[in-house]
Amino acid sequence: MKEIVHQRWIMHVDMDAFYASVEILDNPELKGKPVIVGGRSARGVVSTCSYEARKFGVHSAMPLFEARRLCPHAVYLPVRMHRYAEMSEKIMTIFRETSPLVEQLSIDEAFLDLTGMERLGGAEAIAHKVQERIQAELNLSASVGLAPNKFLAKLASDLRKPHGFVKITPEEAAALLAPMPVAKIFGIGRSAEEKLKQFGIERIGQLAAAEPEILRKVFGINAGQVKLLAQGLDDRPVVSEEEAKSVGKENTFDFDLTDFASCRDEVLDLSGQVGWRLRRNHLAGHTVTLKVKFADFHTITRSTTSDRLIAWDEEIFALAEQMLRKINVKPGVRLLGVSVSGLFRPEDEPVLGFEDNERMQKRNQAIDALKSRFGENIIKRGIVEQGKR
Ligand code: TTP
Ligand code: MG
Repeated sequence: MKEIVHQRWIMHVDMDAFYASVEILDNPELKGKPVIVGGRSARGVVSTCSYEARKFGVHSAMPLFEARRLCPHAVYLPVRMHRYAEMSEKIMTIFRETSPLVEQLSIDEAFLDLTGMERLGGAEAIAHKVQERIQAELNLSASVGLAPNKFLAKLASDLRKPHGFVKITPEEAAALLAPMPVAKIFGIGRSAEEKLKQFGIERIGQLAAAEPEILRKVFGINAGQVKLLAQGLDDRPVVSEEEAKSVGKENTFDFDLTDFASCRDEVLDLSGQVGWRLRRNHLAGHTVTLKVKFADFHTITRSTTSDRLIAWDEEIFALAEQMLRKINVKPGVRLLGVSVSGLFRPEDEPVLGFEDNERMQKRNQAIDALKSRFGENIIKRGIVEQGKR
């Protein structure tokens, strides 16, 4: 798949002291006080605490008895999960209104792909707007990172908490990373950190310049990936989960459509919307489905599966139109929908000079990652379809 090359801009948003902030929202008298959320349901540990409580050394996962020792005068509250989930949903709605490409990572954080949104004011202005909307509409504080990729964006959002806004440009990345400890790179845990130390490598800058043999000894198959991250490079796409199982769009009309031509125009429009979402998600699919709901609410769906991976508007439309031709629209159509399923990620990423068996391993890792995201069946279907070729 060829795309116009834009500078990528990925935004990472992470809410500040999330559970505690929601408690303060619901009881404004707590504002400015040390608030510690945790309790029986969380097996006697701190879930999180307000920044006032953090000054006393209290932090997530700390046993509550220890928190009580460090900060006896704090307000202790039990976890009210349903309430946090409710606010989380409102936050995610703001994200989804901002970009078609939102990847939720946890209850209080997400990636948004803001690439190519110059006509909407540019990534930086949009990112500020998201932070402002969360504050103004929900009365909650978020920290924001804006960067050319996921790795840097997540790193950035954590640099000036709470209520931080940190932008990292491609030019700034290497110098910013260089003095940071290697553990800032996700996937570098205690043991890798120790091994690197034996080679005298403690900072990301040293890691970026390290001999390939050393990296191979410590990271094996992932050496290439780690080196790229150390250089501030990361091409993982933002993948929105709800759109990933099948990417679809539907439209309900104000007046029932009764002729082929107007249905066809509608299907053309829907095909374009679906194609765009597919490509933004770096996905392609084998099956195109057309959904038709008639004036009496009777609904039918028709599907066509192709050997080819489909992601272009024209291909989606061609199959959907074929199916539409066989349907009598005279009784009146109140809704049309087009979707693509049997999703697969085309191997269009540049190969980073790995040997053959390592490439195979990489590919399998990619498939596993896909499976964990989209469910096993989709991958099975993808592989079977490929085998047919
Ligand atoms: P975090 O984003 O890690 O923490 P936070 O939002 O409370 O604070 P920060 O400003 O540093 O981002 O986690 C989000 C929520 O997840 C947090 O509010 C409570 C919950 N949580 C736990 O229940 N247990 C834990 O160990 C952690 C880390 C988080
Ligand atoms: Mg948070």
